[in-house]
Amino acid sequence: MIQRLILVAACGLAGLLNSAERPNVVLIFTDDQGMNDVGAYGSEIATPHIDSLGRDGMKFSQWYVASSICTPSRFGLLTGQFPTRSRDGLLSALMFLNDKERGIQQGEVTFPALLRKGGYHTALIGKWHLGHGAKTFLPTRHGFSEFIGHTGGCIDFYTMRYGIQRDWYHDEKHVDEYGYATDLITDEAVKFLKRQKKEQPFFLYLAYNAPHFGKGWDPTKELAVNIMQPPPADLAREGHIKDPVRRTFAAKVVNMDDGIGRVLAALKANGQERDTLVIFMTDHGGDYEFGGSNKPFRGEKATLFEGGIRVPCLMRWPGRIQAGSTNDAVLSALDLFPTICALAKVEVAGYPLDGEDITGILTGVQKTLPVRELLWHTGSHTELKRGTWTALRQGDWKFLETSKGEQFLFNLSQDQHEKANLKAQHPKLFNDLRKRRDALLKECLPKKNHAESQRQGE
Ligand SMILES: [Ca+2]
Repeated sequence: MIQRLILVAACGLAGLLNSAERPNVVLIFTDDQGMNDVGAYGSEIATPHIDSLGRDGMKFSQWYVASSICTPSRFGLLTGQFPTRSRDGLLSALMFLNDKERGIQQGEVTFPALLRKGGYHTALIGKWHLGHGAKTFLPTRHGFSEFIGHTGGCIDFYTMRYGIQRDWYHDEKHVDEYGYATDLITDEAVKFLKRQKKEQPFFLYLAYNAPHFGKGWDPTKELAVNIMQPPPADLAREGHIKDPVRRTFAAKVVNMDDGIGRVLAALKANGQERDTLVIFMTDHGGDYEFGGSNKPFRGEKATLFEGGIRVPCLMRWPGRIQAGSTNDAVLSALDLFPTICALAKVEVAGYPLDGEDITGILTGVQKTLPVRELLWHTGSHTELKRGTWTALRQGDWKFLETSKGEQFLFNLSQDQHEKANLKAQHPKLFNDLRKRRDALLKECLPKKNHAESQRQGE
């Protein structure tokens, strides 16, 4: 009881603490950008502003996302849970035109919702992709005080529509805006940062749709179609790249990198740089069909080879994260929920989380975590000709089953590019991991959250 009283008192005080004691957080989350699409990770595409976060902070070599597909990756990021726990079974992409009944549910708690309760000002600028039918799916109902952006998987970068359907919001209202989506998102982020006051810490989820393809409209076929839409000036800058698809993709990346540079400059100009943890990561691996690349890793978006789920991740927090540091531990986007809440002094006990608090990794007092298990399960998607994949990482080992039923065992400490299938050499381990995969798929199902359990007296 005493502990509980202290906790309640601490929560009450939380709102009074200033941003110097609790950091602001800017989470830059980009779309379909692979390991070979960031300069700091060896790409031929120059991304000096993104790279600066690693130079002035920490670079991660084994940072995973919750899924290799947009919607479940974002579900895992915000709820801190394996997407298999999603109540609406969000294991594949929510399609804008015909998937209006499903999305993130009211009882599924996001960390921005806890931050907001704890006194943070929270905003999503950019892509949501966790539901677009009923208003109850909107980000304003899931922890964000402000929302400027779109709810579908992608938009026409010039009209802010999905094909010809409206999908650009200011909070819960549709708004007509024109320009270039990446630049608009950057402009809004800069304005948001300028509006913030020192007395209240903030969380900005800056979810660029770039470098993902856009969704235009073909009037002759009367169909929404995938289009790249690189800004012409940036396309000219990337003229040295021979492959035309890669060139259009690169143009979108450098345009976005410029925008990230403007966001970082705004933080500095507003005197927020030292008090702000900036995280850069991508939602999953690149898609070769649209110019992305995950080389030298195997696989891509919607697969569960490393190229689908291991992503670039850089974090900067001056004075707390050592500049130019690196970390090779097995970490996950699922870890951000408990970590950011710990930094924000917001209690998470009782929430069903699958990640770890990695504050010690960021501050350098800890180099690694105990052996951990990470589970992935992508849903099938007939429209996109995608089947179900599953994978389990346990320590250095990874079990993988493709949509065609091919099964693999990899030792990632010796073979991070997944060239050697060791299932015949290690039959017992292979079977143990396969059984463990089966058990976890049965175990990692929807759970009640803290408030729901309390209401029911559990
Ligand atoms: Ca994506």
